[in-house]
Parts: sequence; C-alpha cells; structure tokens
Amino acid sequence: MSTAALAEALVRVRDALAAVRLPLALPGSAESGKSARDMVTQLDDYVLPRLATLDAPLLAVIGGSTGAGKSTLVNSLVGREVSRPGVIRPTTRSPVLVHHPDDLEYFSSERILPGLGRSFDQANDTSSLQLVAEPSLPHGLALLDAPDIDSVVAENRALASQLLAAADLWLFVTSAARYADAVPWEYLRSAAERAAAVAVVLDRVPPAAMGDVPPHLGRLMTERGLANSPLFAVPETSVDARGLLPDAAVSPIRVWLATLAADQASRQAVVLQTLDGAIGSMVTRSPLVADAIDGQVEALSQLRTDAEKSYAEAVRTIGVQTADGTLLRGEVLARWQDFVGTGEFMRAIEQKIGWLRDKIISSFKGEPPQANEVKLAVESGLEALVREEGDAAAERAESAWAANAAGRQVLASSREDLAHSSPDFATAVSRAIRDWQGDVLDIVSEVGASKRNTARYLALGVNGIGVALMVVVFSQTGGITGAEVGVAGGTALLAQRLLEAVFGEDAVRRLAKQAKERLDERIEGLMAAELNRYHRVLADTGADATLAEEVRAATEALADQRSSGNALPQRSHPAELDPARLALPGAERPALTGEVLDPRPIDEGFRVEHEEVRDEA
Ligand SMILES: Nc1nc2c(ncn2[C@@H]2O[C@H](COP(=O)(O)OP(=O)(O)O)[C@@H](O)[C@H]2O)c(=O)[nH]1
Ligand SMILES: [Mg+2]
Repeated sequence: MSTAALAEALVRVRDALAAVRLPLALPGSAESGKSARDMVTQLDDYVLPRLATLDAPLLAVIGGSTGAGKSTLVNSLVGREVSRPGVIRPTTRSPVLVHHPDDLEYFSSERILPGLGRSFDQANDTSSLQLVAEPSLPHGLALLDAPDIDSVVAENRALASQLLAAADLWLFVTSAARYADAVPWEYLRSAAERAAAVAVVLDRVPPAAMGDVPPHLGRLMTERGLANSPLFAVPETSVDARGLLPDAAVSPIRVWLATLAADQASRQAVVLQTLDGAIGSMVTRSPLVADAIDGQVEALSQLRTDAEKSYAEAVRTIGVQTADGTLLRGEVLARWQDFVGTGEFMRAIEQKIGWLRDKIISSFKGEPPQANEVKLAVESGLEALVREEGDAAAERAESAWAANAAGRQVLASSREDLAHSSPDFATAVSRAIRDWQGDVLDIVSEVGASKRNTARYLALGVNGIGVALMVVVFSQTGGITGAEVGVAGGTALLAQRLLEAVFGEDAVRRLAKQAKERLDERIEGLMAAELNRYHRVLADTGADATLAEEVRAATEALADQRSSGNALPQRSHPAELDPARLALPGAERPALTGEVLDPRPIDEGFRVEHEEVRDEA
C-alpha cells in the first residue's frame, strides 16, 4: 500500500490544473475554469492533507440554505451556543469549527484549508475559521458550521462550497418547507457525483407531515444518487431560551455522529469514501477541462488561419501584379520612355528590331541619368502597391476576427491597432524595395562581369540594365506579344530586346526569374513581419495545447494509480456506512426520525450519547 505514489499523481494533476488558462469566453469556458480552480482548491484544502493524515479527526460540515437551522443544529448537538444563530441576514461571520480540545493541532495548523486563517474569537471575517474547543465532543469528530449556500453575499456562497468540498462528511440541512428548492439539490447532486459521504437533516417537519415529507425526500434522495445517505427528520418544535432544540429532536443525529466517531473503522470508512469519491470525480472532471483548453486552442487556431489567409492573399496579389504589367503605367512608364526615348523606338522596333537595337544602344553615351529616374518611379510604384495590399491584409484580418466572439475578445486584449498596418510598415516597405533594387543590381553586375567592356553594356550602364531588368520582371506574365501589343507591352518588349542584346535570350529569362524570386522573398518577409503581430497577440492569450495534454496525461496517471487498487487503504467496514438500522417506518429508504416525546435535559450535549456509545461498546 503506497499512498505516496497516489499523492504524487494527485500533485501532478493539481499542478496541471493550476496551470490551466482559458482566456477566451467560449460557451462553457467559465464553468471549466471554475471546475479547474475548484479541483485545485479541493486538492489543497482537503484531498492532499487528508491523504497525508488519514487518521485525523473526521470533519463534518453542516451545510444548507439560509435559515435552514444549521447553526441551531450545531448548537443543539453540542448543547450550548457555539455558533450564533441568525435572524438578521446576511451574516458574514467566520465559520465556526467545533472540535475536541485534544484535536486542536489538526485544525489550528495549515494542514487542511491552508488558505483560511484561524481565530479563537468571534470574527466578521470570511477568510478565517473560528476554532471552538468543546470537551463534550468525542475525540476524532469536528463540526463546522458553514455559511449559507444561497447567501446573498457571493463570498459566503463561495466559502460554503469551499468548506463542503473539504468535508469528510456533509451534514446537509434543509427544511420541510424548502427541501424541494433548486439550490440545495445542486449541492446534493454534486455530492452524489463526488460520492461524498452525506447525511441529510430535514428540519422543522410539522408533526402532521412526518408521514409524508420525510419519505418523499427519501425517494428524491434515492432517485438522485443518495440512496445510501441517512436521512434525519427533525420535528418542528420551539427553541428554548438559549436557542437550542429539545434534546430528543436531535439526539438521533448526535448518536449517529458519536457512533461514527467512536468507531475507528466506521470513521475511516467515511473518510475513505469521501476521499476516494473526490479523487474519482477529479478523474472524470479533469479531461473536460482539457477539452475546454482544446476548444480554446481550436478557436485561436481558426483566428490564426484567418490572419494567415489574409496575408497570403496580399503576397499572392502583389506576386501577380508585379508580373502582369500593372506596374508599367504612369510614372514608371513615363520615366522609362524618357530613358529609352519615345515613339520612334516603339515604331521602329516593330519593324526592324535587329537594326534598331544596336542603334538605340549606340545612341547612349555613358550611363544615362534617366536610369535613376526610372528606378525611383519603380520604387514609388512598388511601394504604393505593397503598402496598399499590406493595409488591405490588416483590414481583412481584423474584420475576420471581429466577425466572431473569440476574435473580438482577442482584438480587445491587444493594445496594437490590428485593423491597420504596423506604424513602421511604410519604412519597412521602402527599405525592402530599395534592398530589392540592390538585389537586381547585384544580379546584373554578377552576370555582366564578363560583358563589362562590351559597348552595349557600357552604353546602358549597370543602372540602365538594372531598370530594364525590373521592367522585364514586371511584365513577365503580361501580354507582351501578339496583335494587342499595348504601350506597356511595347515598353516591356523593348526592355527585353535591350537585355537580350547584352546578355542573350536565355540569360535574360534566367535573370528575370531570379530578380522576381528575390522580390517575392522580400515581399513575403515584409508580410510575415506584419502577420507576426497577429501571431503574437494569439500567443499572448496563454491558451496552450500542451497544457491540455498534461492535464490528460496527469489524469491518466492518477486513474492508473487509483485502479491499481493499493493506493488507498481498503475500507474495513463498508457496511458501517449503510445505516440500514436507521430505517424510517414506511419510507423506501433508510432514515431516522427524531422524536419530541420524552424530552431529556440537554445540558450535557454530546457527553450523554458519547458515554452511552462507550457503554454499549
Ligand atoms: N421553531 C424553530 N426555530 C428554529 C429551528 N431551527 C432554527 N430555528 C430558528 O430559525 C432561525 C434561523 O436558524 P439558524 O440556526 O440561524 O439557521 P442557519 O441560517 O441555517 O444557521 C433562528 O431564529 C432559529 O432560532 C427549529 O427547529 N424550530
Ligand atoms: Mg447559521
């Protein structure tokens, strides 16, 4: 038997759940997030400490709705006012934990509920427990009067469920008037799911209803997974001057608790049932948290795809428009024509290309200054195209995100303006284009090294050849041949011929391909940097598929430990939990009814029953 391995598996689950981030408000995410936090809290508050100290006293937490009579029940069980009953609501007092003086160390330390402080006086502080030592309580049993589960104060409700999650035994109080209410049943359902040991106290049952209401509640309990839970019916009586119920009304509950406390095996059985139930419930619930993480990661990956598509579209459009002649308009065309001379070349080139190209070239004397003008025109034409497409990509990406809730949330989480290009996009575009023009000149001068002394090369100069190559690049897929040779087509054809005159046909095709590839790479780089902003925002959300994997792996390891069968001690007397002897006459389930007949003095509270139990033993 090794609880160490089980504890280790539990700690792994705890750490995995504590790391869970569900940043997107998807349907069900809030619930999954709460479930993860609740499990971490229950592991810290109860499961891990309980596993480490299996013989610690049994903690019975008294829970239920406002005014159900929880505090009155605790006081009546103990025989004096330890927890102030209330008529004025809401009460925000420190919950009272009553324990035997010898058991103080178990509750004063941070063993269980380490997040709550401890005090020994009444305090109006929902972040600490008030400890009350009560010698008449049996050793090994402590009672904790929890806040109202339906309190109007949210922190009271949260504390109530935190305390119930730390209970070895739930003593759930409801009243004859309210037992069908929804909130108590939500709690009882979750107790049933966790297989927590639960006893239900049905308070304030009018004597006339004693034959109907408790059996009805008993049936409801059986239907809802609490068939083995004892049901105590407390008849309606009046409280005495000290606010306590007559002893006979609560003594069955007291006897049952005292019996449980006195018998080590029964106590252990209760402890192990609740502990194992809590662990089992985590094995079931954790994978749902992992699913929720996956849901978030999926939603984020859809957003990622949207942004990527938008920028891929920009890259594609620019790729097409830098090859189909689009750029050979306006300034570029005008400056190119300045450079090569105008109409006469155009006309002549259609007639007598071979003769003309030598004439054109020989008409250049040294590097023509117009080459630089073409370069600048190319620069601004390209810049305008790339910036426009980049801006459009940002706009598209943003509106794709804004179209769904997850995307809107991510947009809101970012300080960047994702509807527009980044502030330094324009600068980056200019730089990239100049760099590309540098690439083109490099390509040209590399290939032209052997031709450097030829008259044609000298006539155009590196810059002239470079701009001619750019023009060829921009018209590669355009209709530059055939009957419909337009102005741009003619322009491109002329550039083509010029280059062919210097390098030969094959080389020109190869150079143009190279130059276009460089351009495409530069554009891809620019767009990737822009797209990266969207990637960053998505990464910053903190949703992470590996967290889901770890939750699943840790849960599987825990399930393995649990099913290995030797992790928790065997319950030696599981039968002790089955209060068959508490059968309520006429009911379909075990129950015990308090009686008002023959009321006894209650000065001694638990002590009476405690001793009776000892005597019986
Ligand atoms: N007559 C009568 N009054 C009760 C009974 N139980 C509780 N009360 C009263 O109902 C009010 C609320 O009880 P309290 O114990 O503070 O309920 P809690 O909110 O569940 O702790 C107090 O005034 C109690 O005196 C009961 O069984 N009979
Ligand atoms: Mg109370």
